[in-house]
Amino acid sequence: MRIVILGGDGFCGWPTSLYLSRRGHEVHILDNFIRRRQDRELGVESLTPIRPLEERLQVWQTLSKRRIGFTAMDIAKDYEPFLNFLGRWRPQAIVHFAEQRSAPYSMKSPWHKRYTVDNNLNATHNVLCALVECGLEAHCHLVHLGTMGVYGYKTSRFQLPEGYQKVKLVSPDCEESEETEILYPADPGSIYHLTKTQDQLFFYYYNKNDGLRITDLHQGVVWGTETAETQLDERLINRFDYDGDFGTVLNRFLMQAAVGHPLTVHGTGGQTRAFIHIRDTVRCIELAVDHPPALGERVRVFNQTTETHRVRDLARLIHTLTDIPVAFVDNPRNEQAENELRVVNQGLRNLGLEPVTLSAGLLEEIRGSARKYRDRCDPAKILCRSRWRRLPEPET
Ligand code: NAD
Ligand code: USQ
Repeated sequence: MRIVILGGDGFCGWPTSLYLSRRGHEVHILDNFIRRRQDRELGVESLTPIRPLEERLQVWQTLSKRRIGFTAMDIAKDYEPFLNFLGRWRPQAIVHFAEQRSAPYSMKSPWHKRYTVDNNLNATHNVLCALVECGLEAHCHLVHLGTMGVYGYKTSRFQLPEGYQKVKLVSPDCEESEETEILYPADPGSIYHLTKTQDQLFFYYYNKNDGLRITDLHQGVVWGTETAETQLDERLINRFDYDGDFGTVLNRFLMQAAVGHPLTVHGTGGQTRAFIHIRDTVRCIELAVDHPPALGERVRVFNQTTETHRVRDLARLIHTLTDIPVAFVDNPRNEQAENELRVVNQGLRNLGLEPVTLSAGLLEEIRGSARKYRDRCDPAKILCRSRWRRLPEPET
């Protein structure tokens, strides 16, 4: 299959590009390298020494004898070049990772809020609009990386369904009712998550109006760094974000354990979140690409997550394995202190996903990249300083 990877230089996009290339697909990456520039803006580097994309691609070609193409492009801004590329290349699948994906980064300042909205919404809309303009509605399947965060984290007696909620509509006089299914009510917890809830409406509309074939993968927090392909050569290594803006919770704890920094649990650590290992991310994307929705089918949604955990339980587990103390720090976010979370994730399991579990994979990660590259960590970049709400002005 000819597959375009939007955002193929990023944390999830790079290992996915390699994985799909190794399985015989013709892969072409589009990326504008904004993520590498964000590192420079924040004065931080990936814990792992990632190589320039050109070098990565060269090494991959030498090792695998397979070529991955690349074009530098801003999907949110370069509409005409993107359109021309799609018209020429006519991919059978597009995997869309090309969004600003950090919740703390999206809350840093008004500029960061506006950038995240402009980038994410325009990137997604440009992809949809261009697919229709090129007449690729039936030919090309769009696989989008969404987030479990679109559902919000309110405790419920019920499991979170895969995208759609059965509801009963009641007439204004309450005399009659009918059953239907709607997108699960969106409840974003940051500007970043808000953009993902808006993406869902773009997908709904373009599927309804133009018959686009779309799979939206509601992914949980990704942990781990390497896949079988990125481990083939150090020059193929994946990025490892540990800083307070882009580092995600479990990878941050792994890095903190490696450098001997107390594990930064926000608030009580009662937040329950959904998790998935990076090796399962790439497998899930393959499964989604291999199983496009039928023509005329509504947007397909899978919850791309394998386990749920409470943040303080993760910290305690790593403490038990490493002896690094747990620190309960003020929560810079505006989020529920404690929540339960139960998730339906049968869709991808039914297609063949066999997950890497925390109990099986955690020790390997503790001994892995975080420890090997701990000397590259800048301790000044560990704490999360992006606040969801302004601190009250001191009384004068
Ligand atoms: P990342 O920031 O490492 O990668 C995103 C890539 O997209 C980067 O290489 C960046 O340069 C590129 N990009 C961004 N905007 C672009 C634009 N306008 N044009 C071209 N390229 C652009 O992020 P990631 O961790 O790989 O996440 C990828 C996707 O998966 C995101 O959409 C994110 O919301 C989703 N996701 C990630 C996680 C996670 O834990 N990392 C969890 C759930 C969902
Ligand atoms: N947290 C800590 N300590 C830390 C860092 C985070 O306690 O040092 C807490 C946060 O307060 C939050 C939870 O851990 O309650 C998860 O935070 P996170 O930074 O790991 O994840 P999040 O901001 O939700 O975002 C990440 C990815 C995003 C993706 C999302 C999936 O950056 O792209 O969409 O995970 S989900 O969480 O399911 O929405």
